[in-house]
Amino acid sequence: MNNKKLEQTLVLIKPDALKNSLTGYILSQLSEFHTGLRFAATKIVHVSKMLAGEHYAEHRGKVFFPSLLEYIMGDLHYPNEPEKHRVIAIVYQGADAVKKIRDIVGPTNPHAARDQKPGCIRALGTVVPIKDAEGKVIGDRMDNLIHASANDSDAEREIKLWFRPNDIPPFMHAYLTDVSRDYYFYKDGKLYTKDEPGGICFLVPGDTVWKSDLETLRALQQGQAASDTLESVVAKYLINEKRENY
Ligand code: 3AN
Repeated sequence: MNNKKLEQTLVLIKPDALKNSLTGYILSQLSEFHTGLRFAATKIVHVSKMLAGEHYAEHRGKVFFPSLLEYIMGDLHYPNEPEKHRVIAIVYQGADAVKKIRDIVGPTNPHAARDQKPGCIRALGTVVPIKDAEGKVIGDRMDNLIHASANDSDAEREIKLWFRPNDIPPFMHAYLTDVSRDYYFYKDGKLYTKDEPGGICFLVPGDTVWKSDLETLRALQQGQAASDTLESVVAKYLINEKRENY
């Protein structure tokens, strides 16, 4: 990011914050009046398992990973109310966006947040024990209300995961875009460029896409090593699509 004024960061208002009616409070804490940052994009997202897994890819394999997915997907806070399974995803833009938001959000662990930074948003969160099938405590889940990108490269990866270029006003684009010249389909973890029975068409010629997504798709199509996974590209184009099994 060369132009500091275009710096962006991703915020997710998570299911525990929605359940506790903290959205207004959080938006007010992060408002332009307090931070000097502006909205670049916002959307309400029903989080698929694919999107959740890609968002938390760095934690794959850890004891708290399955519970982290259930948490962000809304299963834990709204077990029998799928219509309430959603998060609010927001891109904020402006100088020092990542640091300014992280300061107000506070430490990852709500207990540490209360100790080290009383008044920060995550001080209102909670820590829940994770138990195995026998009821033995095997770890903790941190219900910390809000996600905020940790650094510029995470912000770029996460914004491109949750938002398409056209979700963001053109003069607020921080990352390079391109236009797809091909059709792309997804089925069972594989990429196709021709219609595949049961496959999902996620891009058509003329769609504006992140340049890096197109590079990933072209590399995968040619069987070369790609910088991102297929799912990290596909997940965003399927956001809020009513489909089973992804
Ligand atoms: P942050 O959200 O502060 O950037 P990350 O990216 O390290 O922290 O972790 C992402 C999420 O994973 C956290 N918000 C938290 O819910 C969960 N998490 C991280 N580390 C742990 C841990 N040691 N035990 C339980 N949950 C964790």
